[in-house]
Amino acid sequence: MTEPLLKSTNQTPASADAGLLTSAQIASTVEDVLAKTPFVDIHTHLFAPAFGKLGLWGIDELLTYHYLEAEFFRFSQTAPETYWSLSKRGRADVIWRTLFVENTPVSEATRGVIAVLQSFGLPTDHSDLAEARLFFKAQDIETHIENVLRMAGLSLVVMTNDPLDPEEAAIWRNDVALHPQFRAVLRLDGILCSWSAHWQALAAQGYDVDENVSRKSGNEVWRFLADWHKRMRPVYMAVSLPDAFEYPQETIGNRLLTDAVLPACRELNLPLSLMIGVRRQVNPALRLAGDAAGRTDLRALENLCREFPDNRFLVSVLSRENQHELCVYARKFSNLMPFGCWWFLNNPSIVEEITRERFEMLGMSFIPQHSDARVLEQVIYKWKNTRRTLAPILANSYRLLAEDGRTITRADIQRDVTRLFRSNAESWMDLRVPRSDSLEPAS
Ligand code: FIX
Ligand code: ZN
Repeated sequence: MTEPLLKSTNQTPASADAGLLTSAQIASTVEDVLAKTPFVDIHTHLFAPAFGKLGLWGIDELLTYHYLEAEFFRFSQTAPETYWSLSKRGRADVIWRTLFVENTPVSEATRGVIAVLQSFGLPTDHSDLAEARLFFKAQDIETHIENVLRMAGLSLVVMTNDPLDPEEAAIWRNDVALHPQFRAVLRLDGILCSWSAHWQALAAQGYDVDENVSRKSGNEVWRFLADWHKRMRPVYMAVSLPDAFEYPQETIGNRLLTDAVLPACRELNLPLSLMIGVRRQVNPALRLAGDAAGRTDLRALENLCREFPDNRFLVSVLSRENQHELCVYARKFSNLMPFGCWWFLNNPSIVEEITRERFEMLGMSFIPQHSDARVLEQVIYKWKNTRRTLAPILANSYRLLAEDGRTITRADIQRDVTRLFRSNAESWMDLRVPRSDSLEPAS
């Protein structure tokens, strides 16, 4: 079929800045712009170097990622207790042998390790890990972080910071050094999802709280959040919620949400990230790999968005079945920003479906992806895969638009990619480096 609505030009993508693109040029320009635009990774479990051994990196950590542990137990007869009794290095060895030597690593998580090894020029088919271990051992962490973020095409990563983790809290209390490429997030799971196990930790930090969340507890949790805000300068607050989450409902978590968390977010001008749909520990023997996914009733989100128009909600859902409703709600509430294809959804076939639908229903007004990386080098494969999956979807949206009569330029594509992977995040959170004088000591 000819393309009467597409202007035929001989421009190369590089020289086509102001000019119109042909159908073939659209595809290559989208790829080029995606490759050259530095992204912001709005949700990871990575840490800046000052957090020391909390930051995971290297081949043994890559291989013992919980996504791979779950796959290991499908292929191996090893009992979980036997696996957990091994050293980290021993676990990495059995995972390498089982998933990469005795089997073909075609799953998303195994293929990711191959992509990382390949990106460093390391062997991807050796029977042992000797060469990879030597390579990672030789890296200086500060320089390695810089290289990895450059290879992943990232300018900034957002951490997940738990003020109730004693090891992490001690580092924050020691005036941790600011890092230009990392930002903090104040994680609230301990407070909102398991108050009975955590209220004493707040009490031990000097806050007058009690198990039943009496009236003063709400104010005291508010004070706790304000103090940790001073320490961390988080770009948002966050919680992962179970599929059974309901709002309104008379629960301790909801009381803390309405009495402390939402007012604090309003006052501090922070969005609240809700990641909804995790079913924690359906198989506890697998530890971190033992969580599953469940469909949630998103009327809870509808109620929150309507009842709290002055709060902003960054939302990711874990069930594929909830994705369509999430898009519908985003069309109803401008204080809702859908983000990412989370965890079990971060596979090309599902990312493609979700992202296509989001473009169709929301245009460029969403944040397509976050990495959720737990191990530094994972950002290399996760963002490579995101760019690879997104390129044809985005190009196809422009092709349809061109067929329907709109001319497309490189500048349009650049504006859209920047929006999706940077400025939608920048307009919802303050991603600038916190001024060091704004990091007042918390009381
Ligand atoms: O709650 C979360 O932030 C989840 O992303 C993690 O806890 C989960 O274990 C994970 O790593 C998913 O990718
Ligand atoms: Zn996460």
